[in-house]
Amino acid sequence: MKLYGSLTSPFVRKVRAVAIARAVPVDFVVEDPWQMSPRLIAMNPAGKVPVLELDDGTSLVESLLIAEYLDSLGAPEGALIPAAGPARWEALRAHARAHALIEAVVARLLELRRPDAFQMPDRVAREEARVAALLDAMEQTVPDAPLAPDAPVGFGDLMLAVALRYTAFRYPHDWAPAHPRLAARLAALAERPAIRETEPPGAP
Ligand SMILES: N[C@@H](CCC(=O)N[C@@H](CS)C(=O)NCC(=O)O)C(=O)O
Repeated sequence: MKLYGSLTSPFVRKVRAVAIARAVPVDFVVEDPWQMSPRLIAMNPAGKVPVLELDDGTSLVESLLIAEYLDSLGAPEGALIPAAGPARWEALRAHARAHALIEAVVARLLELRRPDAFQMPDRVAREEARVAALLDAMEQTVPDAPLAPDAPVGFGDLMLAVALRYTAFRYPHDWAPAHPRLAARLAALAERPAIRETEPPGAP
């Protein structure tokens, strides 16, 4: 099984974190999606990473789908995404919020990478407002109790850490003082191998 992606992509990091947390071996192959390589287009005509190439030659795309597939390959008792019931919807709800934060930070970054004359300050402001609203909402729902070093970490927590670390990487601003619970949770999660081992090169 091969996972194609870049070391800085938060979408790729989501699935790398799941593979590590679930001890599912995956060969990581660096693929820059902006090169639109024939290899990437053959596996994913949308030209995006992550792509998981299965041993039978077929591919899976979209980070949530790949995450769920990799999770299904781990030991049954430690599933990150429950198969059914309220816990499943809670895990997917937490994922949706983290994914939205990543998308907002990506959209802001892409807007700022346009030539100055083509940038739309309203769009940047909208994404920054979205980030602020998501951080506020996450602060309300993140568990208040400290995370013990050996406590199991769920899917929502892993995705939260990936999204917050991506925010620190691509939209550095001091959100911690207004979000102390979130900051404390991230500090504990950052110690976990799934997060520690997937830090992008150059991240603060
Ligand atoms: N919804 C997709 C988003 C994937 C995505 O946008 N990946 C970026 C890398 S950060 C990409 O490949 N961008 C290339 C492009 O937009 O052409 C997922 O969750 O996997």
